[in-house]
Amino acid sequence: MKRNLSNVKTLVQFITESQKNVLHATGELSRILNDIAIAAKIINREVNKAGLLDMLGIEGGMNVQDEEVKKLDVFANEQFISALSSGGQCCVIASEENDDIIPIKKSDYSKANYVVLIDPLDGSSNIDVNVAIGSIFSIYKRVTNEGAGQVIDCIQPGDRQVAAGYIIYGSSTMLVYTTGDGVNGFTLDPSIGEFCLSHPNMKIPEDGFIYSVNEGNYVEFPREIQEYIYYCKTPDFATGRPYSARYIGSMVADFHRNLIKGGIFMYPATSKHPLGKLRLMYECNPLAFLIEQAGGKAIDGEGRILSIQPDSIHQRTGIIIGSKNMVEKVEAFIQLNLGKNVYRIK
Ligand code: P6P
Repeated sequence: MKRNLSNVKTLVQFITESQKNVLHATGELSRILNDIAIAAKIINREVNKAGLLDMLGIEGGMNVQDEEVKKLDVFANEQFISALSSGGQCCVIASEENDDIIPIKKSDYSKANYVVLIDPLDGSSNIDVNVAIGSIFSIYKRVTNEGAGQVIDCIQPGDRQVAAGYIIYGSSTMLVYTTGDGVNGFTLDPSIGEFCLSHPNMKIPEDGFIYSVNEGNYVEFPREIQEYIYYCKTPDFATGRPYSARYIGSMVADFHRNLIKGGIFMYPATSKHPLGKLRLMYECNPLAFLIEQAGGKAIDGEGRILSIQPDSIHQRTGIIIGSKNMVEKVEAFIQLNLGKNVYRIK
């Protein structure tokens, strides 16, 4: 199908136009977003042929092209770090793949005003079984004055994000992001090598009929989550129950489906993961920023995800995120259980 390019808006065009609406915009954030998109295209190319290039295996060894075999998440991490380092706008990067922060050692990093936190390839255990995976990014303004970025630049509350988004490598590859003025989705058109605006001004339905949780952990869940799951399963014509259970095991994929169709995703703290499993800074905060911009809600079981004051870059949290009315239903179950002895239905 020949695409009529006259009615296509590429990500580059959209970012440029959006920048014009921002007073005193310098183009630095635009450059970062474009750098992320470039890294995503390179990663997408490898994700799509991982099985052919022995990239499913563990790191190390050589492939048929006599190239060093890298796990895809290591490869993805390197692409983001390389693109963002050469861009010159970042003073520091924090990544799920790196224990410590990555200060960007540029002679002109005093001009680098931004901080990027990334989960370079979330759900990477699903690569071997051809399930959709994703990259997640979160962008802040630095809080230190100059020089290489520091940890304090990387542990700001989610409310201080200036941009956030994800790339989903699925049946098609999409980049979805916000700069605080709504959420927009772009689909990669391989025929022109560009992300093209396909989902303008995305809003999550206030109600949904899909719940997404790993029920294998049911006995470990807090009482209110067990009660909400039971509520989801209980037939009730008026409220469209029982809901459908969908759990992909790749947060970006579950999140993206819910953003489009409506629904709720839950990964609460459990006795195995008393602080939750998912990472606050580069999984939950960026997705919480997106969902609130799209009209949804994101809580950790006590309050807003975006209000959490972080202690460390790899901090974990419980998360309940999705359609506004569904999250508020969970909050109602939490209120009902406040002060009760916490016990679990075996
Ligand atoms: P579990 C993938 O490892 C991940 O970080 C998320 O993408 C996903 O939602 C979750 O963990 C799956 O965890 O414990 O259900 O396998």
